[in-house]
Amino acid sequence: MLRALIFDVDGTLAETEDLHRQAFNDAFAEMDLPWIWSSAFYADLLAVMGGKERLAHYVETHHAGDLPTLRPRLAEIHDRKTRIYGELVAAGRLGLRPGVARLVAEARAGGVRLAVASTTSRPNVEALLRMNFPRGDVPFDVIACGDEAARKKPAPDVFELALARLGVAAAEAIAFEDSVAGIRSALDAGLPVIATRSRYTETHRLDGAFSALSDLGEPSAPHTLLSGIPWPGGAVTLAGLKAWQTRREAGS
Ligand code: XBP
Ligand code: MG
Repeated sequence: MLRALIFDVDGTLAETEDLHRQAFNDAFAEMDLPWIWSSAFYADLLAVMGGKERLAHYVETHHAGDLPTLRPRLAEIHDRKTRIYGELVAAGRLGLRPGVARLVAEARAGGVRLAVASTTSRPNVEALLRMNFPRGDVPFDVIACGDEAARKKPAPDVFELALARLGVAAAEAIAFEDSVAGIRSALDAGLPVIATRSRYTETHRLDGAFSALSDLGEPSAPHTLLSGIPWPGGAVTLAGLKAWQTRREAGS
């Protein structure tokens, strides 16, 4: 029986990564650091999950000589970046990806629980949800994110944490992801995965997802099937997910 849907945030709920990149660049400027991450450069840096870890990796690989003076400043840089990211999201420049609001509403109406499992920091999740589910009507029963998980994706920790908080077995849930690391994390937590490629994961192989799509689709704007299971009308619906789960349980 399908009891929960678990969504990644960055790249899956919304195309957030370029705002993260802008927030990093603005934080560097605030702290008089002459660093500017281009989109292409940031796409490579995204191989390291977690903004703090990504920033440390950048300094270690590009400013190793200044490590002794820079390392004590990393936490402040990331804190400023998180503040700035929240301001950018609050400026209302970020909507949910196609099909997300519709599927979330269907799940809520259909008694299927909803969770978030993200590497990003909690303030970032809350800022995005506040903007897109106004009046405090946030439909997610569980939010597992950031440093709450012992290890960042691709480790399964954050999806395992979401399942534990939901009180749901992996076989009763479906995960939604956009990246190689995210798919790996969900699979290793025992979850079936639907992948929706995002702008910063254009080059990612979405292997392991039982269905890989351009997005979740809307009846008026069908998605493109990239690989795996197709969805009637080019939109992932709760009815379609339940039917897939029933077939899966029947072994067909
Ligand atoms: C994406 C990430 C995060 C964000 C930046 O997380 O790896 O690190 O890029 O956010 P997910 P922070 O795809 O799992 O949502 O700076 O707060 O880490
Ligand atoms: Mg992601």
